[in-house]
Amino acid sequence: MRFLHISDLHLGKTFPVSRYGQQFAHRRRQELLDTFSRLIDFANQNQVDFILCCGDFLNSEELRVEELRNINAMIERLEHAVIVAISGNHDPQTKNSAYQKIDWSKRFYLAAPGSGRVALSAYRTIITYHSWDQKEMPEPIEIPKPSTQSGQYQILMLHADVLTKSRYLPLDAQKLSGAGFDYVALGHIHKMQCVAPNVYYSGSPEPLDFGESGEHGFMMVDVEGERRRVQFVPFSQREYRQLSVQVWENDSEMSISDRIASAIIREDPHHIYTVTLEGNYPLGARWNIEKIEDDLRYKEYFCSIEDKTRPQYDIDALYRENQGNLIGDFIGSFLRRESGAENGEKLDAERELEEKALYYGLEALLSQREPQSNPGLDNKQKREEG
Ligand SMILES: [Mn+2]
Repeated sequence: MRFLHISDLHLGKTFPVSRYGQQFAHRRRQELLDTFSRLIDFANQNQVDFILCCGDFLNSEELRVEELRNINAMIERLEHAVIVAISGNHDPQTKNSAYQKIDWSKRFYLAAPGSGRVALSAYRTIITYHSWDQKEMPEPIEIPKPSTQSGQYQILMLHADVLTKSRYLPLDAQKLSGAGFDYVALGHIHKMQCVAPNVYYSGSPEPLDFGESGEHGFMMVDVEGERRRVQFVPFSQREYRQLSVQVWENDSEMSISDRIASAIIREDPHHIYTVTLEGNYPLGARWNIEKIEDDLRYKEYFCSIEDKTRPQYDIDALYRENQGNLIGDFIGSFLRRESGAENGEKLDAERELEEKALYYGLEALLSQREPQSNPGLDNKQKREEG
């Protein structure tokens, strides 16, 4: 017998226009549906007997009937396999649940809320599960036990958090591993991982946010007598990747955009990038990062820029030059804070925040200051205007 373990498809998820741009946000939403459609094809072409979906199949209760019908039509294309699904924190079976809006295919079995069992007798398999009916489950539940029927392949399906003590059904991976099941199929964490012997997160078939780098796909499990084979099948259309790009004071928004585009082309323009900008920007002339992102999107490169550039100036020299004026006082207040930190063990995050405050403040003050290079000309102009 062969089954797939999938989770966290989040079908119907909308991507923020502010980070993806209108067109790509729309396209990415469609890609989640396309990947589910490809998954149905995969099941048809690879002798899959059943598919376990461990929660967050739908992204929310807000899906429209039309979209649900479209998803249901994909399920109807299954020639042999059935889907056994539990609900998770994004698609709990509440009275407003999207699952209530249409009649689902006979090939889609949605487990009722709470703990229960379903037997797939053709495959001598018994599935024990817990399905959600609320958006949070801050307390652990008693781990269900396998059925006592002998000679059965025993599966446990849960939407739970075994990595942190979160509000999403925190459970202990070792306890799950020792609960007597042949395979424990988990959902909720989007990154594929084996968290204890026989306990797996399949991860989401598509990465859903900029933090979700690495390969995404699902688990495929083959069971023949005593032989077991568990493998990860990479399946996502795109990956989120990281890039670092260096900039210099004489760069323009256009030259930076070009350099990022070249870096993305070298890596693979099909993927989505978090680009960290490093280096210095010219005093008083910070680049407009959103404009650079827009420009890249227009050229069909998708990235979110993390601006780690710093202004090009020497704080100590500026302090010396501005003794007794507002700029000097402002820098002085930061230098005093720095040396006055009593235990000297200032947190990195705190230091970084103060440094940012100093740079932003200076940026504002310096942009108000009259240019010093030719003050005479500038003053004269001012008088004339006045
Ligand atoms: Mn979840």
